[in-house]
Amino acid sequence: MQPKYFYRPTFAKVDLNAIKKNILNLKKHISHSVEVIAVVKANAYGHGDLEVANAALNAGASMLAVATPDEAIRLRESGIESPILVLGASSPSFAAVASEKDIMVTVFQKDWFLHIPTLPQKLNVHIKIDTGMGRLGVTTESELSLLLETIHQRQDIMIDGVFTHFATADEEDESQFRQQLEKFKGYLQHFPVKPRCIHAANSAASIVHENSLFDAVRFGISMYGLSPSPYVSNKLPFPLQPALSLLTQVVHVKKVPEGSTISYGATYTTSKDEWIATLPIGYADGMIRGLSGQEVLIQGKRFPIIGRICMDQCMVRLNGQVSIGEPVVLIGRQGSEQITIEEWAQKLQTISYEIPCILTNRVPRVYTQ
Ligand code: PMH
Repeated sequence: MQPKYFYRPTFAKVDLNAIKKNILNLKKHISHSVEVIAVVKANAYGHGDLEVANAALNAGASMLAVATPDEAIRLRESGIESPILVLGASSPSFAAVASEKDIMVTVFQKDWFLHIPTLPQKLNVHIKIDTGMGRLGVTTESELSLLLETIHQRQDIMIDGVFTHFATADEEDESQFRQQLEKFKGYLQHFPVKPRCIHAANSAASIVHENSLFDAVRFGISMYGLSPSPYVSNKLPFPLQPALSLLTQVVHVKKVPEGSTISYGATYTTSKDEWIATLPIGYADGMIRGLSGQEVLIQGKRFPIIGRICMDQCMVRLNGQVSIGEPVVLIGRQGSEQITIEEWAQKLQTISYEIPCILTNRVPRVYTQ
């Protein structure tokens, strides 16, 4: 949703065309018969769930996946009619609502069904198999048999899919990946009837492991134009287009004399007369304090954030005066320079997934097609 108003010039620009291109390129890379499930959990990795969901469906994704029942309800109630799967654990109390709203849930415990009454409408479920992620899913073949028996006794439950999740698909060492894949294939033998949709691959697997595609892939991080890992970055069969930029403008500029201190704790002292710009973005926007020292782009050049990042603002050392209102790129491209989400992730010693997710609601998302 475009923000109703914003008077502060800080915003995240989300290029929906980039999202579409990433899906179209993936579709060209994988076989035509393999469906794309667009993973739009966590507000589409911070990019905006409704807008990304619609862009992904327009680009040919056939299903959406979210983490929680509430995320699924939000999409459905906003008018999205495509299949939606909740990947995380749903409480039994959600079953009736899920069937009424035609939302699919992930199941992996036979006792889950003890807690749900007979449903007036069919509930479609996907069975989760834990082949080595150690998070959710059936962990033995006998557990799976009991779960299948329980489901087959119910007229109101339909098995639409079965899936697993890889822990190491983005790593060079394929041993765990291969073990998980073989285990998953073993579990599939226990299904008397093949479910409509068997799926296992995340972005990494769908890009580098064509033996893991089955009926559908769950495309998350790379739909947003980001590589799952440095290893996958070096093996990309098509370029990924990052969808998110983070932009602001200079709101104050001053020349300060040598020996002046900047920001809380007075941790930065100017070593000569210096031009300092103030930017209206801070840790309450997701620009957390670990980003002190990170560079930003102004007039196509890199300048460092100095001193501590405040809640709503931070300061940058310039090499001369710039105008108030001068555009600043925190993430994205300006001229021939680029600051990537991967660069922030490296600075914060984390993974690229975390970066768009930590941008808070205070940062308006503005969409371009
Ligand atoms: N399927 C499941 C079950 C997931 O949890 C995720 C991502 C995806 C697919 C998409 O993976 P991708 O973004 O690598 O393509 N889940 C998470 C997670 O729980 N933490 O980081 C990513």
